[in-house]
Amino acid sequence: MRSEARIIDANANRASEGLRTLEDIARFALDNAGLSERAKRARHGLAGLLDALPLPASLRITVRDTPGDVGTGIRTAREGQRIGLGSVAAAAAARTAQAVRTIEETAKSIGSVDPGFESLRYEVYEIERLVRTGLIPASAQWSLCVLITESLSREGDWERVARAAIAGGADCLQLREKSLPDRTLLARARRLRAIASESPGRTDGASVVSVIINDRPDIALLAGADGVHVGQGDLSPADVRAVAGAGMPVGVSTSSFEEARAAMATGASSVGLGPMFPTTTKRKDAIAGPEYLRAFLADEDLAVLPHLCIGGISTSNAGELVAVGARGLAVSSAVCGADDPEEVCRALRGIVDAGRGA
Ligand code: TZP
Ligand code: MG
Repeated sequence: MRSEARIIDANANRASEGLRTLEDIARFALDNAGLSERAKRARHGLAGLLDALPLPASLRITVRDTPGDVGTGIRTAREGQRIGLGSVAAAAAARTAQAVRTIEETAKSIGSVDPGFESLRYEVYEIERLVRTGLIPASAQWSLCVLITESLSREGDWERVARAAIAGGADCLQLREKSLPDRTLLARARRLRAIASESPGRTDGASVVSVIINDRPDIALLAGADGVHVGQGDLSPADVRAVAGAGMPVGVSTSSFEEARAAMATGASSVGLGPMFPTTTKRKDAIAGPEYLRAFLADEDLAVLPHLCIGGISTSNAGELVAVGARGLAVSSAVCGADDPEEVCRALRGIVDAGRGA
């Protein structure tokens, strides 16, 4: 019984430390009283489950031997590499769930089977999801973003492309014009905003189609857009928000794992991942490819960050990205230059939705 009591004691402490960490992030970083309370209830629930074990509570304390614990000095490489509080929350939740599982299994060896431990683990996973997504500033995971550029549109008719994209299921339109005079750009952004807001998909007075402005927080603010998208050489997310407001969603283009981690650490709401395939729309020296998407999704910190794969995506290669796990695609020439942009969007949206089980 002594060994079982030591294992249960160590893991009880581990689990309640992890839950306390989640509780405090919800309380002090998210200012979310309900979520903080939920983590607290889970912590108290754990105490109740421990009390119900066929193990005197006093035994847990009397067997505790921290100086004699051979594991206290062991450190892993990841412990020194947290990207902000999201990473801290992920580590706390993982520690908690593992500890609860260890208690659950050890308790079986002393004749106790309590389904409450399993329910508690599921509750920890849900609290983790809510804390980690809450920490990403103003994030949204779009399924299909169409980059609207006049020069790529048939007969320059960008309005036709925008309307068709919405009709075909795009949930985000990014205005990407690199050389329009500022007044023309602002008028265009306002027009695009109006087109998106008039879209038949409107619910509760809010447009379901987001409008994002490439590069320009000032234009986004003036046009009432829903976000800004910046590249590696553009303003940082903090600078964008200093101009356009603290709540402004900011997407950041990335081509490597390091750029994605830096984008997340500096407050990106979402990231572009690309180029996935060869493209003539933007000059790029190297193709990041689906391998980059795979590496991004395999990283437990990055995987929760909303993303849009970009670069050379068409109806013939989108399935490959969705098979790797892509949750969102951004497309320019394959839609702007299409005879029937609505049909292309419908097909792309269908591919993404099928992958997301929608
Ligand atoms: N960033 C990386 S690739 C790219 C951008 C803006 C171009 C995407 O356009 P297309 O035409 O879908 O390849
Ligand atoms: Mg840019």
